[in-house]
Amino acid sequence: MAIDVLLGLQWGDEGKGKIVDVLTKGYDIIARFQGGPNAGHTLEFEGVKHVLHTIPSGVFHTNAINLVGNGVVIDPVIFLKELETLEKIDPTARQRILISRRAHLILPTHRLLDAASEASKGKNKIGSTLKGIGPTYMDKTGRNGIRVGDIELPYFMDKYNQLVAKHKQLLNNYTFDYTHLPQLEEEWMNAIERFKRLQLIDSEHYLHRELKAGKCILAEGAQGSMLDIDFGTYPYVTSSNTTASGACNGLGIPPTKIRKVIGIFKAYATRVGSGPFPTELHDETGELIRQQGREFGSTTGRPRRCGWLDLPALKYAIEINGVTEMMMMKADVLSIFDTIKVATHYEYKGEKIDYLPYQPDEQFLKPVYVELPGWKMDITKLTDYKDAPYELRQYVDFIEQQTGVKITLVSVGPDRAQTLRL
Ligand code: 2SA
Ligand code: MG
Repeated sequence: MAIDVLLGLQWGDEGKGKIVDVLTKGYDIIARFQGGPNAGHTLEFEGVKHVLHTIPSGVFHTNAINLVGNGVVIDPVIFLKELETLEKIDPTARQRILISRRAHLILPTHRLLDAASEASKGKNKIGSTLKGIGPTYMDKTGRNGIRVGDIELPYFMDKYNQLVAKHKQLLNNYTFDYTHLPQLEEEWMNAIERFKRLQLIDSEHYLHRELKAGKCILAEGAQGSMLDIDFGTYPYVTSSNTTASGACNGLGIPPTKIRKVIGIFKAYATRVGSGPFPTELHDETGELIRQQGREFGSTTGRPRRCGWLDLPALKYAIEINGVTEMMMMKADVLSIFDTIKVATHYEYKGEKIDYLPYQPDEQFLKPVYVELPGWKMDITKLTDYKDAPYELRQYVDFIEQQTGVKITLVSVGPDRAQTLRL
């Protein structure tokens, strides 16, 4: 019996989906605890790439149940599209998917409000995925939201109409054109009818029952720690707690039951959307990383901003999450470089500091780098870490020594099989 939490330590896209898929054999339940269809969790096996948005990344294994927790926000239209794609691969997939009644629903008007809000911000826009995430969480904390369990209640339509009327008033304030809303609503209502037939449950009871029965649970995070609503680079963040405590809120599990916190990070750094990114490279090295790492949003297709590994930011994420072990992803992407830079400090208002300050904006702060030798060889076919080039092992050792946390796995390619245990 145990709960482990797996989450991203950077700005998302660390490779959480791949690792959840690799680890699923060791768990009975994979449970998503926050975020929604803004996420793009990519995993690859047998030469085929799969992208998941709301459904947990354990769904390709028949041994595990996949739970969409209460902390998640669900767009039923996107959810069903995702499920139908999965059922083409495995017609039994839906039998292994459970959904919390306490999860909130993304309405068509939430998506419109997301777009209207972003448009009104001009160059200060968050760079949201336009999936309605922010407005849905706003209604949740504003106590106006509609939850999955509401669709089973007789007064569901009243609740829906009341909330939509409120949203229309807001949209009018933005002078936002929503003439296509009826089409969106029709599609959404059709999806709700089908959504009702899925396994909607009181997931907190379920999880506690399963825990008592000795089952192992892996809590799957989305986005990354630097996008956390409290600890990320606010306001350029997502609207949920992406850090370890989010697993408690988003599933109803007590912190005392958590065994491991597995932190996933990329051997370099990326960010999609606006906001501070201290080690961002605006030159051809950044472009090389983007091409080599195929760094494009897996939900929106947007090019991701790329840069070197940022240790002060990583150490911050490790502290907030209480990370007990780390896994380093996409090491193969750095194989082309003669030397690899890592930021160990920042120059901040004339001082050299080793922590992430309140306002990590480019105008106040410059990263201080060390340069480590690259390995300059193809590592994608390695099967044993013992055969890894000296320089790669030196890179791993350096990060462990700087952070004080063990790295237990290094990923050398997108496929399940391209995974080295340390
Ligand atoms: P939102 O849509 O309100 O959550 O956006 C707020 C910020 O959070 C960022 N965000 C993400 N960052 C990285 N990856 C995400 N998922 C997709 C992916 C993103 C994509 O896997 O590539 O396809 O563009 C994700 N989701 C949200 C977002 O960029 C905003 O900065
Ligand atoms: Mg992603």
